[in-house]
Amino acid sequence: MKVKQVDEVKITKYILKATFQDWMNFSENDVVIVGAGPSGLAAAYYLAKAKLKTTVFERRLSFGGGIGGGAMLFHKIVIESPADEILREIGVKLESYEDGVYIVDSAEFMAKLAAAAIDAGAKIVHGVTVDDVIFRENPLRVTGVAVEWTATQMAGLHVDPLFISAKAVIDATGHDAEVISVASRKIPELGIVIPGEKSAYSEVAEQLTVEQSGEVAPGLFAAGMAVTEVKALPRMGPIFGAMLLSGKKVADDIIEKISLAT
Ligand code: 48H
Ligand code: FE2
Repeated sequence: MKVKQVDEVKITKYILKATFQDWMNFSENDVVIVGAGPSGLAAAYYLAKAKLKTTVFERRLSFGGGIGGGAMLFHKIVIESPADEILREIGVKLESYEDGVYIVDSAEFMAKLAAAAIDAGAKIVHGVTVDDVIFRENPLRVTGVAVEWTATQMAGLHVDPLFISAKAVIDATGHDAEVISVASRKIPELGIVIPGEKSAYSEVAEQLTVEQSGEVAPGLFAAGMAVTEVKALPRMGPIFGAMLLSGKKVADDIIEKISLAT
């Protein structure tokens, strides 16, 4: 076998060229999703499938958010109907435990969900943290996000961010609802109040989380555990049906809004 010889500087140039082409391309989007956990990836899958230009910014260098940790590090997660339909669609194996209740493997779940979103056309960018939004007045609306390298933030360096535009921004950052939280603090005119999530009550939490997923201020949407934080809903533990269905509901809402606007 003859291995192709590549000069170091060519490696550098190819990487820089491809990267900057990407950044030029995703500096303007239909939808920016913050967080590549279950709700963010599910939203990305359905938005990209509907041909909307969708970019996901993920703070870490991995996919899946809370999926990887399973339940107290046990690598299995419970899924209930009808979320099993989403997992069947993307080829995740389900083990049935009772009618409508399934167990999935966390590694398979996160790998296939991320692959489905990417194959549908979503762009996922790792190592980038969203720490602010862009807004406009008249009409008052969130129109994008501020992005910074996670590594820069971890180093505590004073570095200004870059800005990325979107017709819709989804906060899929999990329990802390980081994007909605910064918007509520820095743009009080949006009138967002964050009461915080409640203790566990799985039996009702799943339904309520899906129902209350959606737009929290013009241009700004909540998916996944960010919904429980913003709407004062109970948590549910390691059952992830609502995370997937929440991402899908937010995607459906945005697809409808964007198609009505154009
Ligand atoms: C870029 C960010 C930022 C930021 C965070 O926590 P997640 O898995 O979020 P969800 O809501 O899709 O799923 C929640 C689920 O994992 C869970 O915790 C459940 C069901 N809990 C129930 C219970 O009772 O505890 O993923 C969020 C992702 C992570 O990968 C973060 O690294 C990332 O978002 N993230 N990325 N900029 N500012 N903040
Ligand atoms: Fe959690």
